[in-house]
Amino acid sequence: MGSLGAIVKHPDDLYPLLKLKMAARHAEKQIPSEPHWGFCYSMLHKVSRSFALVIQQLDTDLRNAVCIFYLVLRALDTVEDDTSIATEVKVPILKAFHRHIYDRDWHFSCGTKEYKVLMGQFHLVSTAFLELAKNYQEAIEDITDRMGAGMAKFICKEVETIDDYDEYCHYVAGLVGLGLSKLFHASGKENLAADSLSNSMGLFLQKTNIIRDYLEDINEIPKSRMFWPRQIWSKYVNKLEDLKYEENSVKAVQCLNDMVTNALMHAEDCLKYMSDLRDDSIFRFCAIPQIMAIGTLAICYNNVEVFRGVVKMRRGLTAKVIDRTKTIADVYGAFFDFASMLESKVDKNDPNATKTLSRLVAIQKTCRESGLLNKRKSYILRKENGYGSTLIIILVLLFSIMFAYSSATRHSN
Ligand code: IN0
Repeated sequence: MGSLGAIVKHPDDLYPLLKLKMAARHAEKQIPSEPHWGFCYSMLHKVSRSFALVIQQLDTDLRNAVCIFYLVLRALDTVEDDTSIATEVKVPILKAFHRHIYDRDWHFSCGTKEYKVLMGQFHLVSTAFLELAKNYQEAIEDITDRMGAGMAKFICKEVETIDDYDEYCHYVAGLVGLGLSKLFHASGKENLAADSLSNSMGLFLQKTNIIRDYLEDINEIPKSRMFWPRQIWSKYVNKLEDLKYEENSVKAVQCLNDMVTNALMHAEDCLKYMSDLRDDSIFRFCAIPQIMAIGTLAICYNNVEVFRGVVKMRRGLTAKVIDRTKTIADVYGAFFDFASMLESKVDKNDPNATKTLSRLVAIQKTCRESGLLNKRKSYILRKENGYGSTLIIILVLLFSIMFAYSSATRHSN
């Protein structure tokens, strides 16, 4: 749907979308003037859509550390993803990456588009990294070291079992959670979270991405990327790519629902992690991606479109999440709403229906037991298509513009 069509269908989206646009403009204007910091922040805007905005929540020191952490990990990812690099070249780079970040002269060209620029100018990221406080540097180095080693381990290994899947996701995402918790602690604003909860924060996001990106990954040229564990998909098809063929739609959707059910296992840990945060800006920074993840799972569940094209939350709903996520009550509210939406989509003939429903009931129970469900504006399940105040505002604005225009032309004649 075009953006105008989306707005006509969801007039409520207009205000948060405009606010988001203004926030994006404001963020881009705030890009620092020093060349290395300028490069890092403009790169962040190029390689991420919402993350660059979400990071604006944080105070300068912590924001700089998170920005560099993000870019270092994106660079590591670029090396891992580049199928044109021979394994014997790639593995040593991944393993030594944590040392390269200290070396302004290190350079390795790979990747495409904006990632090629990131790799080509990596010395600017190193320069900025070297300006961070020592405790931030150490946290970033430690995680880069462990992640690089984990990625190297999986270069020649497929994701067979659910344990492999959890292990792979731990390296590429769970460790990001551990790293961020260390950075939050180093900022003096938070207690150090338990590793298992930090890990779940990353796993919940990464598993959602892996589910959503099935088609993009399987169609990757020159070689498919396969992250769905064989232990799950082999219950439904003989080969992972068979899921994309129309004749396998029923099995494909059952497999998808199995994957969503697996991801939902992390939701309660995520709620616990977020409820322990004390700093408002860190809280919002963490909560927004988590709400988008459960929202994406709700849209993907039982949806054959995952095997046909891109299934994403519409931009307006993302804008609403960014605008309306302020407190833990909002998070419980959103998790409750999306769990209810998922519940309404469960077909009792699905092979995992009972398991899925019990996970959803557990999530709803946690949200209810917080005692905060009534203290929120529910924004997801509220009737969204009422042409309420937003449309009136648009009409008033349109008439004012037309009136101003006609009186201006009248005066000039
Ligand atoms: C992230 C995470 C992230 C943000 C906030 C708190 C977190 C706590 C624990 C673990 C991860 C946390 O968020 C980003 C979000 C992102 O990049 N979104 C994309 C949109 C998309 O659809 O991919 C965007 O374009 O904005 C995230 O996905 N990851 C990430 C990476 C580094 C850091 Cl520092 C924080 C990646 C991953 C693999 C899921 C952890």
